[in-house]
Amino acid sequence: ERMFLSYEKRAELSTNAIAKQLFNIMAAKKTNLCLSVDLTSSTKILDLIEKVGNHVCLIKTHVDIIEDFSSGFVSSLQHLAKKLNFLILEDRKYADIGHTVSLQYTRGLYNVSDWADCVTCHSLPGEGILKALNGASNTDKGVFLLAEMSSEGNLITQQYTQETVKMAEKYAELICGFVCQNKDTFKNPGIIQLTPGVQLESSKDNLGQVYNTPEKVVLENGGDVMVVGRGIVAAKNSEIQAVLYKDALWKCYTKRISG
Ligand code: 5FU
Repeated sequence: ERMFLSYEKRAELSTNAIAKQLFNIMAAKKTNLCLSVDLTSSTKILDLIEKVGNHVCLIKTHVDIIEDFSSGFVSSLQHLAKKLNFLILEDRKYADIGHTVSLQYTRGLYNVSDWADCVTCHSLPGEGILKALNGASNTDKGVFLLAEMSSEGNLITQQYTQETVKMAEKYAELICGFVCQNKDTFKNPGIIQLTPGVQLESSKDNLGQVYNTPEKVVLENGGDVMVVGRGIVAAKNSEIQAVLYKDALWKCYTKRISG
C-alpha cells in the first residue's frame, strides 16, 4: 500500500517526471510541506519564500491575485526555486473546454506553462482538458487533478471522485497527483496525494474551509504533500511557524512508513 512506502521508493515508481522530482526533493530535504503563498504583493511573496523556501518541497501560487505581477516576479521565483530546491505549483484549477484551457495555460498575461512545474485542474469538463494540457509544453510538466475538495458543502460525489481517478489512468506521463482528502481515493504509489486544509488545530474559516491536523491528514487520510496557507502566512513569525509545520508533518510521515 502506498501509505507505507518511502518517498524514495515511490519516486522510482513515478511515471511523471515532476512527481519523481517532488518525491526526491521531499526525501532529500526531509519535508513534505507545501506553502501556499496567498499574498497579493510580489515583494511580500518573494520575501516570504526567501525565509521559508528551505523548509518546503513545493510552493503553491495563485498568480491571478498578485496586484503587481510581472515577468521579473517570475524570474525571481524561479531563481529562488533553484537556489532553495523546491518546485512551483500554480493552483489555477482549470475547468473549461480543452481549447480554452490550452490558451489559458500557454498564453495571456501569466504564461503559466512557461514557469510552473505543475498546475491543478478540474476533471469536470471531461478528458479534453487533459489532452489540452498534455503536450502544450516541451519541458517536464505535471498536473494535479482535483478528485476532492476541502471546503464544506462541495458538490463532488464519490462517483465523481472515482471517475476522476479513472480519467487520469490514460495520462500516466502527465498526471503527477490528485488533490484529495482520503487515502482510498487512489492506489498508484507513483502518484502524489496533495492535501490542502491543514492547520495545527482542527478548525474552519468563515467561508467554508475545513482544517485537519497533521496527524489526521498524514496518518489517517494518506496525505503525501500537505498544503498550508494561512497557518504559516498569517503567523507573526512565518519562519518559526514553517519549521513547526515541517517538523510535525515529517514526524507523521516517518511514523506512517514505519508501520
Ligand atoms: F483544491 C483545493 C482545496 O480543496 N482546498 C484548498 O484550500 C485548494 N485549496 C487551496 O489551498 C486554496 O485555494 C488555498 O490557496 C490553499 C489553502 O489555504 P489555507 O490558507 O491553508 O486555507
